[in-house]
Order: sequence, then C-alpha cells, then structure tokens
Amino acid sequence: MLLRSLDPRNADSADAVVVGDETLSRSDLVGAATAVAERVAGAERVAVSATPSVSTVLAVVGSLMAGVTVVPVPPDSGPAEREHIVRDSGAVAWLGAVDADPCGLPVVPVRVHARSWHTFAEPPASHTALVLYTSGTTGLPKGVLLSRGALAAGLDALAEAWQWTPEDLLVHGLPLFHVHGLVFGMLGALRVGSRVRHTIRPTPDAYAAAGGSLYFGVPTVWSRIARDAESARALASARLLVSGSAPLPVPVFEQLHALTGSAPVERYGMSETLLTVSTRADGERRPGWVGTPVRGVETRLRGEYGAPVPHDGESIGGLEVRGPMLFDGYLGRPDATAQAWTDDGWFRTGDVAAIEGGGFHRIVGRESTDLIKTGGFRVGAGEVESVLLAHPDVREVAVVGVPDDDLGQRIVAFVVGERTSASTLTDHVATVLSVHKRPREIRFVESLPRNAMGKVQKTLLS
Ligand code: MLC
Ligand code: AMP
Repeated sequence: MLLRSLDPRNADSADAVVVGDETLSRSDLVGAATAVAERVAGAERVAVSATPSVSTVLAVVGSLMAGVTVVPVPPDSGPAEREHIVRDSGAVAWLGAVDADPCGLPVVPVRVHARSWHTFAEPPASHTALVLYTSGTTGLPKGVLLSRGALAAGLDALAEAWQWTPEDLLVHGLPLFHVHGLVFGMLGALRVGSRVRHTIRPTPDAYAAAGGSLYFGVPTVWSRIARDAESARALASARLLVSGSAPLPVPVFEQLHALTGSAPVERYGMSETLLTVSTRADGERRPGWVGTPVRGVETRLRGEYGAPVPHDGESIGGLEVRGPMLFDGYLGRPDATAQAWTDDGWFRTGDVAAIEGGGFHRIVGRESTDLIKTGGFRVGAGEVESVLLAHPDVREVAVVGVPDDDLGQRIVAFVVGERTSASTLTDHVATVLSVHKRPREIRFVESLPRNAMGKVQKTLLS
C-alpha cells in the first residue's frame, strides 16, 4: 500500500494531518479521502488546485486511493501556465479551490466532512501517481511522470536515512505542488505514519511555534530562521532540521548549528529523481556537502565527452544517477525523455558535482545557467524570456539568476526596448506564468553582450 499509514486497521491518530488551523484525524482523513476517491474513480488524470489546505491533501490522497493520476496545479500560476498544465496533462476534472479558473474542466468538490468506507484495490506499482510540472531551460514546463513504485522506493529510502518513524511530528510550510512539500512532506508522512503539521507559509515564527521533531525547509527558509535567533533556538528540541532543493550556504549551516545545537541534514533531489543523496540521521553532517546515496541509488560523474571523472572529492563532472525512485519520462515528450538518459541507462541530472572516496557528494552548480533556483523554485530562463519578448515594449531580453543572500538566486531580466516601468513587465510575466517566476529586477540596457555567433553571453550579465 502506497500510503501505508491509512490502512484502516491502524490505530487512529487525532491529529494525523494539520494544515494551518484545520485538523484531520487519521479516520477523518481516510473517510473524507475515500469520498473523493468514489467521485473520481475511473478518471485517468485529475488536476488538483494545490493550495496549502486539507482539501488539497484529501484531493491528492483520494485520487491516489482510486488509482487516478494527480496533476498538482500551483495556485499562483498565471492563466497561460495553468492552461498549459491542464491541456498538456489531459486532466479531465478539477479538484479543490476554484478561485483560480479551472480551465473549463468539470469541478469535483472536495468535502472535508464527507465520509465513505468503500475499499479500492491497490493499483500496480507501475501506475503513474503524479504528473509534476517542472521547468526546463527553454519552453513551457514539462510533466514529470512519477510512478507509485518510485514514490514508495523514494520515501522508504529517506525514511531509512533519517530514521523517520511514526513517533515523529513533521513540520513544514512548503508548497504542495512540488516534490519537496507534496511528496516528501505530505505523502512521506502518510507512508511512514508520522503526524504532519503544515504551517501554510514557512515562516520562522510558524516553525518555532509548531513543536516538531522533524522540520523540512529550503535554504531561504533556513536562512530566514538563522537570522531570527529566538525562532531558531525554539527548534533546539527537534531531532532533525532537513534542508534541500537548493544549496544551503555554509554560514547558514553554521549559524543554525550554533543556535539550535544540531547541524542541519542536507539532502539533494530533483522532481525527476526524488531524493537520491542525503546526509543520514546517524552519519556525518558536513557543511557544503549533501551526503551519500540513499538506499538503492548509484551515482557517477562524467566529463564533457562522457569520460569517467574520478571520485576524489576535487574533480568535478556531470552528476548521473540511477535508482528505483526515478521518473518514467516527460509526458508526451519522447525526445526530451531520451535526451535525459545516457545510452547505458543513467539519468543526467544537469548538476555538476564532486564525489569523495568515502561517497560524500558536493553539488557545485548547474551545467546550464538557464535553469535558475530562486527560493528553492526551479525557473527556466527561457520561459520567462519568451513571455517578456511577447510584450510590445521588449525588443531583446536575457534572463539570468543573480546570486542573492536570501533567495540563493534572484531572477533579473536585462531588457532592450522601450523604457517602460519595471512593474509593467513583471506584472505582465505574472499574467502568464506563476507569480514566483516574476523577475525581481528589470535592468534596461542599450544592448546585450553577444559572441561572434550572435549568442547572448549570459556570464557577462550580473
Ligand atoms: C515575490 N514577490 C515579489 C516578487 N516575487 N514582488 C515583486 N516582484 C517580484 N518579482 C512578493 C511575494 O508575492 C511576497 O508577497 C513577497 O514579495 C515576499 O516574497 P518572497 O521573498 O518570495 O518570500 P516568500 O513569498 O515568503 O517566498 C519565499 C519562500 C518561497 C521560501 C517561502 O520561495 C517558497 O515557498 N519556496 C519553496 C520552493 C519549493 O518548495 N521548492 C521545492 C522544489 S522541489 P506577499 O504579499 O505574498 O507577502 C526540489 C527537489 C528537492 O527542488 O530536492 O526538493
Ligand atoms: P527541482 O526540479 O525543482 O526539483 O529542482 C532540482 C534541482 O534543485 C537540482 O537539479 C539541483 O540543481 C537543485 N538542488 C536540490 N537539492 C539541492 C541541494 N541540496 N544542493 C544544491 N542543489 C540542490
């Protein structure tokens, strides 16, 4: 069973899932999610408006119970991005909040007080559980196909690495439309059987007040907590503070260690691979390093022409991985899927890393400057550029990720064109894409630096 803790034979738990001020006992969750399952059973895929709410949890869990594939839709997505996700995924119904336009899909209400005790047969491990939309360097986001078997293997591997048990209380406030918040942070708790408390937003105050034993955050969250000594000290009683989705700056690691008395656990993952490398609860935690492969995962480094790179802790190469938690490909994109794998069956992460003899990994950066990580969100420079180029005042544009103390990288657009106001352009981006894909800054320039071939030299922009 994918969500093992929901087996009705298990003992109840009064506060199995808390989202903001809404609480579901385990039996409430099973009853209400089964009512959702009865409504969606037979559909192939459904879109779930992934607001931070118990409705989202019920919509996802109910659909998974019925063997229906879930397509989470970011609640802040602009109309064009939402339309793309709905059409590209072939979702046939919309579950959850309708404050965002359901793109013409029939709306299936999610009723927190509905109950059903029908039982559904467990779908096969090969069945697609989730289609998660994620950005590439160019073009619109692609749908990452994650099977039930991949989720089960991925969650079991991290439960083992972190000694995550039903005794834990997991706390986080991350979005429920990416693997970090949804898969690790919600489905993980429901598989392990620990309680989970979602704080709506991942603020230092909310984390401090939640009294968890296990906390998840992206580095932006941890750096905000590290700057708020009182909140950080309140986390001293937690068993593990886990950071991932982007590099955790060494000073933030050290401040958290000093303020909470425990060194954060760093781990490395991707929408396409789930979590593949992590520090272990009972292992060394080294600032700037993300640990060793989790159970079932193998990693290797390759140079530019596919030559092996030694695992000596110094040499860097393209990180390739394989393991049972990897995705099955990009929905309807056989070319992109084929390009993602090497001929001998390893997934190319697109990240550059070093691996030392003992197996510890250090993530050095991305191969392409066109994938930006801002506040832990992955944003393709190309998708933001296409939207800006469609604005009548923009003649040429280059979008880059500039180092930022709070966000890791901040999105900056260099624009050649009419000197319209910056907010006109950022608002325009938000009418098409997700709000978090807006550039933080627009810099109007006379021209963009180009090489002899006419290609923009982004490394000269910062
Ligand atoms: C944001 N704002 C802007 C803006 N961008 N205003 C003007 N121009 C822009 N370009 C607004 C916001 O709407 C918000 O307003 C305010 O500014 C503060 O924004 P912020 O600095 O972005 O803070 P916040 O909204 O609090 O977001 C920070 C964050 C968020 C850390 C909470 O980035 C976040 O949730 N990140 C998690 C991403 C994640 O889960 N990634 C996992 C991917 S999976 P207002 O009015 O709302 O306050 C993965 C795999 C793995 O990577 O390994 O896990
Ligand atoms: P996403 O597709 O949003 O799942 O983002 C995955 C990317 O996030 C990876 O390819 C890495 O570039 C980055 N990432 C995730 N975890 C870490 C980490 N611990 N350190 C550095 N980068 C990370």
